[in-house]
Amino acid sequence: TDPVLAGFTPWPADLAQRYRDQNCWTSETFGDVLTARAAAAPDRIAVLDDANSWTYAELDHRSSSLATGFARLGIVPGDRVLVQLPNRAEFVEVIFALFKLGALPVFCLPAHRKAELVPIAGAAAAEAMITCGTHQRFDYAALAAQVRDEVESLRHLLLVDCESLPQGARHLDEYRDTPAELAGPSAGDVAFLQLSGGSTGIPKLIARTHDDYLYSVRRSAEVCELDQDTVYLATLPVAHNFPMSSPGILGAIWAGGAVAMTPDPTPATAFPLIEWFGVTITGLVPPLARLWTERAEAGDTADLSSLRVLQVGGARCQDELARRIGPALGVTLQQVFGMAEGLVCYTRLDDPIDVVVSTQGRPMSEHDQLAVVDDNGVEVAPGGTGNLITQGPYTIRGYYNNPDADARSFTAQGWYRTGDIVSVRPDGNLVVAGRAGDWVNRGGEKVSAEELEAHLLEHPAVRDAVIVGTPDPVLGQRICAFVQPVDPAQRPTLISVRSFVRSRGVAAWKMPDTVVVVDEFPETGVGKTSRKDLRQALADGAHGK
Ligand code: J2J
Repeated sequence: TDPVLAGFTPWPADLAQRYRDQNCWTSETFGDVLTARAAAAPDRIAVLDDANSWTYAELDHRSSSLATGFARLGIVPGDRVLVQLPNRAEFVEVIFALFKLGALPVFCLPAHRKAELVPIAGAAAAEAMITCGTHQRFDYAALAAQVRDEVESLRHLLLVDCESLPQGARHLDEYRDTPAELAGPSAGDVAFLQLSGGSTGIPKLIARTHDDYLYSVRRSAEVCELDQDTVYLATLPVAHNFPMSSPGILGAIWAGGAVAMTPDPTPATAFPLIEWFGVTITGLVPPLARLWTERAEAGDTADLSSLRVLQVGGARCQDELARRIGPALGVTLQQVFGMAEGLVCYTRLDDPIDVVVSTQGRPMSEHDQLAVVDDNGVEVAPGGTGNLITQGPYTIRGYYNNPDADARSFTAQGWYRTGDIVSVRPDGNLVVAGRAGDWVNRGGEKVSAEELEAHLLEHPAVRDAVIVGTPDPVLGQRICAFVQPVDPAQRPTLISVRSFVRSRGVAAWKMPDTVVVVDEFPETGVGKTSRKDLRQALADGAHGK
């Protein structure tokens, strides 16, 4: 079919044919889906936030109108457009406008700062950026202007809801044209670029096609039993793969239901919105699930009776917490183990309680292929613990334009090395035991050890630094920085390290939680010490082994 995008790694032809024959890939685009839903039920509510309520007809029209305006601005199919927006209705119209035009949103998080955005914009060679004015007392327009000034390809800055426009920026509202006929993408084309958790150096960008992503959204909507009466609340930052597609906002639209947005995930904000919008399903990371559970156990007065399913994923949910969630919130718990690269596992809504509480579920598709292998790539005995590798109809075959990362993260046969250590129970459900990769999973937010170490090495008082994850009862893992000082008499403090990293324009979730000053790092065996071994040795020491 089409040449999708230079730098995109396609599926081998035989597999692609198989996925078409198996009706995984149906040749529909996201624009097609929205237009079909709008034709079938124009007056049903599609999107809700605290300021807006749009029907399917309105969402379809608004996104076509913006797509036409973007084309007038000079954005062409295949162009990359950074989107950094909080959870609000405009996110949905903007991404559907880009889908319809065939331009590629690059999903940035509101927590990203210059140190993340500049490399992302560079790796994507983005032509435009869409963001907002001030949100939660942070000036996104000013940040975007700084990014634009440093990234050569970035020519257009479009702002949602911004009172004082930076120089050269335009209001999104200037691009609401009368919808015109657009050629639009094909289903085999790349729909967007997603970010991999814990990238170092050159960001690892994940290119997903309409065909493959729509399949994952459709299967997710089926597994999660969504329908027209679904009201999905986007509680996590909506640019994340989980609230986007598992089943997320796209699953809700696939099913003809409604997408609701909460600007922040705390019970104080989200509980009243659940009651107000009649939310039926939402997804959380474990620390938030704990917060919600504790709030409900403490007798919060909001009426959460519309909420039927609470999904928890992004990091391992402790069995103890998992057991409390259902009774406290009056919901069915669903564990979700997924990754932006593809594979998503779910516990099913009718699974026995032991499965729901103690496992991370099983693949959503019968066409997902999984293997658990040892460090030499040899499959372990059934039930054994090892590295999870996978291929399937919605798992990428390579990162976008990044052969070095591909060499590490994909087998010679093109299977994705998830970096997760798992076992598969006889009933087919997975249990996630940990990670082999060098990142810390801080309550679902991933932090690359190497990336943070590189920042710390710039600190004038730091000679060397090693980042490890240490156990934390709420977050699962916290970020511990072992630092060797330049001068033993001048030991860097936690405050100075944090404010230093912050001043380098790094997302707040990456700040170290603990700093341990050490005079020497341990020797980890014969020969050259690898950073990986060093991290392991320090982590083992910190865990008290
Ligand atoms: C343990 N580790 C988990 C879980 C993800 C749905 C849900 C989550 C993500 C996501 C996603 C875990 N228990 N339940 O994209 O569509 C860790 C694993 C995994 C990595 C992927 C989705 N759920 N993880 O979290 O790309 O280590 O996607 O490889 O952000 O999170 O991170 P990310």
